[in-house]
Amino acid sequence: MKKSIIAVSLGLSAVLMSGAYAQHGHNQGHAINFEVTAEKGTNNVSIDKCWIRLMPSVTPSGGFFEIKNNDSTQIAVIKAIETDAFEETMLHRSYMKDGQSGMEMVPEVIVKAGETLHFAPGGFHVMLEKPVSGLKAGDKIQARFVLGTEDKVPVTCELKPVNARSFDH
Ligand SMILES: [Cu+2]
Repeated sequence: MKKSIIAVSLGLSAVLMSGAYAQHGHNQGHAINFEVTAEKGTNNVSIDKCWIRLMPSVTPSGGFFEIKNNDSTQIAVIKAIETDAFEETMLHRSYMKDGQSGMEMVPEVIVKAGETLHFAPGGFHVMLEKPVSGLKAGDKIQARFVLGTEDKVPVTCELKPVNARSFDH
């Protein structure tokens, strides 16, 4: 999985990317039709309030944040998130289908020109697996958000306990 994330961040072909996420377990039986943009977008973004709901290491942890696209004319594209604190990271989206909730991997997330997108429980999130040992709630970790431009935006994310609902609560 790490390989496919690197492939995505290098902007390799959409064929590779769809292959990578077709193998992913969360979306079995759920048809995805996700167009990958050819645009690189802007690197003029601000990322705030990044937090991770730290789960026991056998369970994936969710990562959430707010991303503001400061460019009023171009989209911003998030391709991946990297951190040394977790071995695997994926962009995910929660959905409801036929009264059942599920989640699926997405190859990228687009922030419209001038808009702010909230990654939050129940919607877009980062799925983080295989934490390094010793992480605990209250710790801060460093992450890098990989954009369509291939720029990497460094962000500090706070680890929060399982019952956390948002950055502030
Ligand atoms: Cu997920």
